[in-house]
Amino acid sequence: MQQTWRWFGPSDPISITDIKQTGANGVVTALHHIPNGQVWTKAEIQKRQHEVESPGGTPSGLNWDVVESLPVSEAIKSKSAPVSAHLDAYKQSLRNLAECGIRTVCYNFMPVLDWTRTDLRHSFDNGGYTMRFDVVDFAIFDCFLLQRPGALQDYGIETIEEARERFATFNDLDKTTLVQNVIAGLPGANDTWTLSGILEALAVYNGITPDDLRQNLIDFLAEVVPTAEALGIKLCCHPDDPPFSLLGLPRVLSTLEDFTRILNAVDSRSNGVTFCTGSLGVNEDFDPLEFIGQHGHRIHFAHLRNTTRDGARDGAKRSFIESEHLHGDTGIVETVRALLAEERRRKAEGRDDHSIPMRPDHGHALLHDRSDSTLPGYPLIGRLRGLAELRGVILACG
Ligand code: DNO
Repeated sequence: MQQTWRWFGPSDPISITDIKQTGANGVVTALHHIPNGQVWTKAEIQKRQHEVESPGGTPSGLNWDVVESLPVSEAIKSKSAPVSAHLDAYKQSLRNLAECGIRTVCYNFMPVLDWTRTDLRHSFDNGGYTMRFDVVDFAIFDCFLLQRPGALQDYGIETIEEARERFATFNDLDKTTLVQNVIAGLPGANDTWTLSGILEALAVYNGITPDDLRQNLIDFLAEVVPTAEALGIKLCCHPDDPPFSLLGLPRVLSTLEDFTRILNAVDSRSNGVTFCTGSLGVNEDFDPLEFIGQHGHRIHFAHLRNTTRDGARDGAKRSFIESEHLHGDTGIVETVRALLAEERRRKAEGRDDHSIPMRPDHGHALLHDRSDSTLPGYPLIGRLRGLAELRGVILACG
């Protein structure tokens, strides 16, 4: 397995030379500054490649191996104008990436939201902290802070009552913090999102059912996969995080069945999976071995991370905490073992993509991470610990 590290570009407080010291041998990055729907030009891609390959003019020995993410615009997800211009731009970006030698491209198809948590600093007794999603806190955000029309109907009576009681104890700081925590996962979170801006973005999806969204995803893939195939690019879709509907939005990549439908609808190796154990694992029906057994040959990228379900639940909505990489509801050791078996199978078949890039996804904030200004989930020491533990598992199971 190729051990990669996510880098957010020159503004990331963790440098390429720091990444070298983690022992990672590949870099995952994106052109975060280019607005969704616009072309990634060759010049911009090459500039970023240069920043990865020779920071300060010294060769790093690292390459930009995986794109995370080439974002799919809201126009494409909701199939509204200017969808065809955005599809053309997506295909042009794929051509430019392939010409620069980059052929693994991750994306997601979650409307409006990307990942969502209610607490970015849930503390442990050891002084470290992690991210957590709490169903009741999310109901508070949705029903009483955002005041989304129809929100109350999306939760059970018990959740609403608990949310009302808890909200009555909230001071202004609690309210602002909860809003900021949820907003942190919105795409381009550094731009200013307001509550009314979120309501406007949600309104675009009024009347778009899960079946409609699934069809929009299939139409997107039918359009871009032939281009990707011709270029030798492997697209890999990231699962919904968390794997259930939020804010009344449809979600279509939460379960094994969801992936099966999408992979079968556009049956090409270029239509693949980002296997994120942390996202899929929140669902108690998730079985990593079953997933790898069915779709292992289409897994082009792995995010190895663990979660533990805790606290309140409401239908499919589950509270969960991001636990240590090796300890949680998902058996990471057996998952790694199955991914290594998949790699051997590919090698025997003569596939040149037998090495699956993985990265330690997220990490706890530990030691001096707590005072560093890294992005939520992306501290240096916590991820370094995760990578070191996973590297041990890879070596032991290999
Ligand atoms: C969060 C990440 C996601 C992921 C995108 C992929 O930490 O796993 O933001 O990069 O959903 O498109």
